[in-house]
Order: sequence, then C-alpha cells, then structure tokens
Amino acid sequence: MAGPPPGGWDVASVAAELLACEDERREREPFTDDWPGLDLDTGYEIQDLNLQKRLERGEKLIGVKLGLTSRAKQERMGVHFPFVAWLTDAMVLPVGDPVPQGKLIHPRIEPEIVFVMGDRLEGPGVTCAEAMGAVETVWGGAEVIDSRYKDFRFTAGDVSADNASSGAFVTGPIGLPPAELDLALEAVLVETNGVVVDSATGAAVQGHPGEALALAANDLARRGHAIEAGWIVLTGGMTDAVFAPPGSSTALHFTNLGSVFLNGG
Ligand code: 0L1
Ligand code: MG
Repeated sequence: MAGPPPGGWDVASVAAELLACEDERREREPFTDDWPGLDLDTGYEIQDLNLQKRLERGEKLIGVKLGLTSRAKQERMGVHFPFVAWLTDAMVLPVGDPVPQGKLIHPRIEPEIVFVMGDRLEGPGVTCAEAMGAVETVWGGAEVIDSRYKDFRFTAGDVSADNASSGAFVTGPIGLPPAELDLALEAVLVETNGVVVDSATGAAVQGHPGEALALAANDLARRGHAIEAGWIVLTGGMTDAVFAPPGSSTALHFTNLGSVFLNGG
C-alpha cells in the first residue's frame, strides 16, 4: 500500500463500498479522487477481499479475466497496462439470455477470446507456448462489463479494486482445440443494431491471446495463486466495448468460433 489512506478509506471500507454499489446498482466517483495512493497492488488487495466475500455468500470461483490487454481498451480507458481479476459462477450469463439490465448499472459489451484450461498453469516464468499447452479449448465470448464508477472514469487502482469492471459473460457456440486455430489471425466483427462498428483479430490481445494467459499466470503467481485446470480465462476485450442499452442488439461474429448474440433486454 502506497501511503496511509486519507478521507477514512482503507482496503476494508473500499471493498465494502464497491460490493454495496454492485448490489444496489449505484455508481460513484473513483476512490483515487480522495486516495491517490490506491495503486494497482492495493486494488488487488481489495479485489481479493471481495472475492472472499463473494465465496462466503455462496459464489464459486470459476476462473479469471484479464483487463486492458488490447491497445483499443487501454487507450479508451486511459490505463496503459493489463491486469487480472476474478470470475465467479454468478457472472455466467446463460446462452440466449438478454443483458441483465436489472443487475447492472451501465453495461457495455466487448468481444473476447476465451480459454478453458485443461491443465494447471503456475507462474512465474510462464511463456506463451507453455500457456497454450495448458489450454483445452478456445471459444469466442462476449463480456458484459459494468463499472461501479460514474462514466467508467477510473485509474488502475480503482479498476483493479472493482474486479476489472466485472459484470457477466457468455461464450459462443464453438469450442476448438488451440492447434486448430491461428489465434493471432482469428477475427471478430462487432455488430450493433445491424451495423458493423468495429473489428479486430486475436493479435490485438498482447500480440497473441496466449501472451495474455501467460501474463495472468505470472501475475497471479506474484499474488500466491495458480490458474487451475477447468478454469475459464477471459483474455480481455479485443476492441473497445459497445453500449448495450435496453432495446439494443449486439452480435459478435468470429471467423472460426461462431457468433455470439446479445439483446439489450
Ligand atoms: O471497464 C473497463 O474497460 C475495464 C475492464 C477492462 C476489461 C477488458 O479489457 O477486457
Ligand atoms: Mg473484458
């Protein structure tokens, strides 16, 4: 932790406030407005504390997600390095369900390459090739992000504390072994209300989504964790996220991994 927190905030009170904002669908200003010392590692402490609370209330840990692994995301959010957050079963959106507007504040949708792990992966020192060797299947996915911060305004500390704007996610119809894909070239078209508004390939994610997976394993090792067999890993938004208000429709069309459709409810 970088310096004593002013304004009465500390790891425990920020964690409690963020979970309350999530439960009450309440947005707020970033904590770093008052507590500039809330850095990435302090954010991770807050994230870990809230993971414990999520588990205590019955959620199951099912994997991890990366945030800000693409240049498109980094430039839009003004935070220029990637980081890791937790996925629980409460974040799974059943295929065909609409964006859960009743649970989220201001949802946005982003396309992701998603891994299901066949083997445990433990850093430090994991390379892209080692990481890909531990992957069982690759999927296209949609993450429905939601920030507890007004207008998605945050620093690295704020957003890591906020579990990387976690909301919900859904995976597409086709899972393939990694050897059957050239992931750097796997493309996605982002279609909103019938108009293609963005596109990218897997190379947008750290040059190759396997690099993001390696980064996650190495970052988690620093925090005393491994990526477990069977876990789901969201490797980070390939493009900027699109708004998903009620009445909207979003389709993410992957080259080989099928299409993911989400209506705004
Ligand atoms: O709100 C955000 O955009 C931060 C989380 C980033 C998620 C991602 O890059 O996949
Ligand atoms: Mg994401």
